[in-house]
Amino acid sequence: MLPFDDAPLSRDGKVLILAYDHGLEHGPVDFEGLPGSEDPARTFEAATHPAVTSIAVQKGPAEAYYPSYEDEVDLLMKLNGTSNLWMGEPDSAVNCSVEYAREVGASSVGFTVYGGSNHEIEMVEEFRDAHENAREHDMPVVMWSYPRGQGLKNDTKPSTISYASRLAHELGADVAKVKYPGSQEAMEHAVSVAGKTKVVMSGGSKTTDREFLQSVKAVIDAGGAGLAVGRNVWQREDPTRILDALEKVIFEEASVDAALEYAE
Ligand code: FBP
Repeated sequence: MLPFDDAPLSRDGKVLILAYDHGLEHGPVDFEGLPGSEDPARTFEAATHPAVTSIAVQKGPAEAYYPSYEDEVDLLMKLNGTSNLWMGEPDSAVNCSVEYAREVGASSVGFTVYGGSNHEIEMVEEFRDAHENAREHDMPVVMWSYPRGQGLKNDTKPSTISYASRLAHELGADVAKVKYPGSQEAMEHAVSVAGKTKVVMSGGSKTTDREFLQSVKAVIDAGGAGLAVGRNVWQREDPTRILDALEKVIFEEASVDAALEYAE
């Protein structure tokens, strides 16, 4: 494991990764209803907010937009990803190497592993290559640890999420990005079984400010390191407002009410 607190990806040991790989993972449907959200520059701009510790994107947007933001934003390069057009058992193509991520300016890398998929074995072998290459350059590795596949229908059950965070720890990830298991207690368990691996929550589809901040607060109170969020930030008309509130909850451990009041 790397000394995480000094990594550019973290601030005081906490993390707020702004994820914007949805154009690949979900397709342009995620941009519907909010004209302009398809423009990567809009989310890179949001990532200049001081609450954001890193932006997570695929190679294409990184190559095209990161040069304009490299002084203000830390880059986490997502190394694999799949489109929603793929109808097979969960899998994810490796789209970028660690070496190329470094060339483009990434300080860390992200990798999806679908534990429980019929492709788990190959995915874990690909993760091993990425992880060991990243170690050669002291780059933190964030695992999108998403158990799913033929035999796993409910991928947010507490026992599944605890397995996801432990799996990330066993395989050497510095950060495990897991879905919210539904309660603070379940998150506490996921954090407790992850050893020194930091656990962060995956944002999920857009909800109200209060609902979203309550789940973030539960993660922080459970000992989680923060979150890696996409739609709950960039699908909002004004990403700055929710980022102001997230800064309060994650870095200052403020209450949801205090954070909402501050962001008004
Ligand atoms: P959200 O906060 O919008 O859920 O984004 C997190 C994320 O992991 C993205 O990085 C990724 O595009 C998406 O969720 C994948 O979600 P799923 O595989 O569950 O559709």
